[in-house]
Amino acid sequence: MTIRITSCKTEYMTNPLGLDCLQPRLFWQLESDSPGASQSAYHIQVATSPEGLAQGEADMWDSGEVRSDASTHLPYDGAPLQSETSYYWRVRVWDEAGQPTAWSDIAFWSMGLLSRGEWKAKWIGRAAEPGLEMQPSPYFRKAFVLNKAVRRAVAYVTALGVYELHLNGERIGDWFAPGWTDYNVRVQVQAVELTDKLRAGENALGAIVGDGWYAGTVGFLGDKVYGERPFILLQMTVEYEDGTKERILTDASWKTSRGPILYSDMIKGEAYDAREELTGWDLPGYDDEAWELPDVRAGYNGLLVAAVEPPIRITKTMRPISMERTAAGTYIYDMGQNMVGWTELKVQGERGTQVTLSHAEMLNTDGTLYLDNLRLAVQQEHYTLKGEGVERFEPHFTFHGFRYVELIGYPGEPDLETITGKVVHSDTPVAGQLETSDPLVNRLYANITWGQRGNFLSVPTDCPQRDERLGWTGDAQIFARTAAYNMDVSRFFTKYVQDMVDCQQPSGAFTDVAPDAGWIRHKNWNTRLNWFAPDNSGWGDAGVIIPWTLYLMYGDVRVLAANYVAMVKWVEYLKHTTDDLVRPGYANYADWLSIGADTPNEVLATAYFAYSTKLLAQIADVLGKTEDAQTYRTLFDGIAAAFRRAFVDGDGRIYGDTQTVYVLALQFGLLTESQRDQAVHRLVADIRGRGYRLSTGFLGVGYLLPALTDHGCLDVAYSLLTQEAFPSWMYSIKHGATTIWERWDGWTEENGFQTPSMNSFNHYSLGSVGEWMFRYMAGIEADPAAPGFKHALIKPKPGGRLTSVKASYASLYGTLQVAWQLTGEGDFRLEVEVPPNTTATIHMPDAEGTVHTVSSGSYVFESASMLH
Ligand code: RAM
Repeated sequence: MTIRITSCKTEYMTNPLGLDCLQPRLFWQLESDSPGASQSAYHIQVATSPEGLAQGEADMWDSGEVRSDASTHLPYDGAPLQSETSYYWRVRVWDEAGQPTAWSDIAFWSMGLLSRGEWKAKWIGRAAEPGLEMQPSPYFRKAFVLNKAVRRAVAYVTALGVYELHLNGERIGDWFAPGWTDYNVRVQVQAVELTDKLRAGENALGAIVGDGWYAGTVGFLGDKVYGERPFILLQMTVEYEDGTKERILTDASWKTSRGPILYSDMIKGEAYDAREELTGWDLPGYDDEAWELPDVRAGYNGLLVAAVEPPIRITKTMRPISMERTAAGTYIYDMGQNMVGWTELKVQGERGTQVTLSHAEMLNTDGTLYLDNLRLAVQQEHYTLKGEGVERFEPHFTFHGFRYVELIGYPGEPDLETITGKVVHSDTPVAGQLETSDPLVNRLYANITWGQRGNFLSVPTDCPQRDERLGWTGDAQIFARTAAYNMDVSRFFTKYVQDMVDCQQPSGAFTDVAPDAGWIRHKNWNTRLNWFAPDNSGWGDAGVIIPWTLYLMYGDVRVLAANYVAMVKWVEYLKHTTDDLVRPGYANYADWLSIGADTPNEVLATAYFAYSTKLLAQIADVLGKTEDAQTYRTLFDGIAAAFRRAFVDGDGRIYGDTQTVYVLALQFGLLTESQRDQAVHRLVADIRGRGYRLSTGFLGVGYLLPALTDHGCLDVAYSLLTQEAFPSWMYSIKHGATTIWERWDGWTEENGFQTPSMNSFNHYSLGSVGEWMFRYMAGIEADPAAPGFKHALIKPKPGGRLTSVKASYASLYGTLQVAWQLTGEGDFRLEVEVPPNTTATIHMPDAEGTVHTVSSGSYVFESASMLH
């Protein structure tokens, strides 16, 4: 048998730069054509020189042969790592028969600046222009000469604001870097490889800096939430072939100027005057005599940390599917998909002509753009032509949620080539694929993934269009598992957990949004006090649920250990805000946006208290904190008993009597056996009573289909899934939805649009049914006893009108695939692919309850005795 080692990664990334963790974790995958391939031992070598390593010189770490089947999260355990140094590593393994493989290809990582003292660069900005409400985005430049041959050049860059980096006429790097954190606490630093972009002789580094989250508008909180105006910090180390080093860094010797970007704000759009362009500003030889000296900022008290979040990128371009001329002489384009990002404009015309691009999610009945739901957001760009032939424009520091684009003031006749849609989001690689025999279900799945694409931008945001776009913790927790099936969110959510911990209140309360956008400090806070608050049930619980999800899906123990104290503080806080273990209120959003059913706050608050406590006990177990585990298990039992005493009647009726109360009580394990039967009965009766329709909001919806399926009502789960009458998932699809809506009744035949004050058409929360699709419909389930799909549970649940489902999930070990099909008279055929170094237990959905335990390989199972 031959095993090949592939996909060597460090901290979930391929050859990452600028890390600051002192024990980076190493990952690899095995590839083999033979079934049952697995690892019985590994041997890792780490060195400072790739040539040396190839000769077996492991000057940093040689693990020797370690008998273990672990091939993920292996922490580096060698000599201390140094700043700005690259480390090369390789691994070989022994297979199950004790045969060693060849060494893997050499992978590497590099360390960033590990101590504050190594930062010699200064924060630079540009003084505000008097009398302007919105400031132009400043340009910065620095020319420098390199006289010797360069071996390596890496720049460490960050901003209080968002930056665009340029070198020698080229834009380099990603969008909206350094990402959103609570800048009072920390800012992320990107390490950018520039070696091949430098030239002998004169070079020019440049940057454009936008207000971003730091100084621009954040949600409905106004602007300048963190600071008055943006600053940039850059430090590049150039290492010459002769071993000497030189630093280029931001300081008082840089130059700055205003440029063509009159303003660019996340929420307010951009105005760009091409007549003001600084042609050649990022090239060597440019005359910056007229530029100003920068404003050097005294310092920054927050932490400078290596970026954890994945970069934000343009991941797709979209062509419009149609263009209509309006009576007013403007043009409305349909992109065919509710998307997030911006449009690129191609235009030719007279100097000084102004063209406006306006973006909206929906159209009014008269065909005009539906802008009401944007609240104070302005999804518009204003572009002024320089009049020098064909001009192309795309905005810099703003993004929009839209399907329709109105082109206003276009000189001449536009066509479908005039604009191009750019889809922009945190580049979390796609992990899941799902296809069924039912086109509507497929569309639903596509809508769920588009909701994720549209709202995972540095943090999981609630919506991409109106003046909100905040990191609502409740939305994030209910969707986290779905998100993890769809895309690799390991680092994305690790960063978000950090955001939550950064704004955890001294009381222990986790907040409703993270990063903190000044809930408590901000001037608008008072008007909303008593409603937006830290600690709302189902929101703050994200601080426990998301780390647990990362553990389940990736087997990441470090995220549990790093945040354990914060999780304990949360649960202790919950405990101290109860009355005999019942939480009296603390669920201000209730079962947010439920439809025709009001779940009492105290039921939700107590149920979620129990759930966080239960997860904490499991987490304590994982971390070997047996005593804590026992304490929290006992606490959980106490809460469950209190829940039953306070809310469950003798006949099994739970206070509120909504679908959500039953679903949560069942899924969180709060009921006795007989109460469980009664709860299922009542839940199903309620669903039937509504004509097989749901009433759940954000908190209930994710557990609804799982609760039904776990309790013998798969048929009911399927009828809800494919229900087309209002309210349902398919209702929106039947009315053209290409994303998940914020509200079940965002638009209805009867009432048209819901209240414009809160009506997003791109909101992933109600899309948390994606989790059920993977875990139940396809049957790809993680095993908490061997997380990260080291051992997978395959439990497909055919039902409803579906005749086939095909799904795959790219786990850390490789791709797991499940494809089932109903053939002929209900015969069931299941194809499963299990990646090397993992095992799976396959539960056939047949009358006998057949179970197969398999190791890696491809399998086909058939059964003629299907359960119905
Ligand atoms: C609205 C959004 C958001 C939700 C909060 C409570 O702002 O719907 O998703 O979490 O309310």
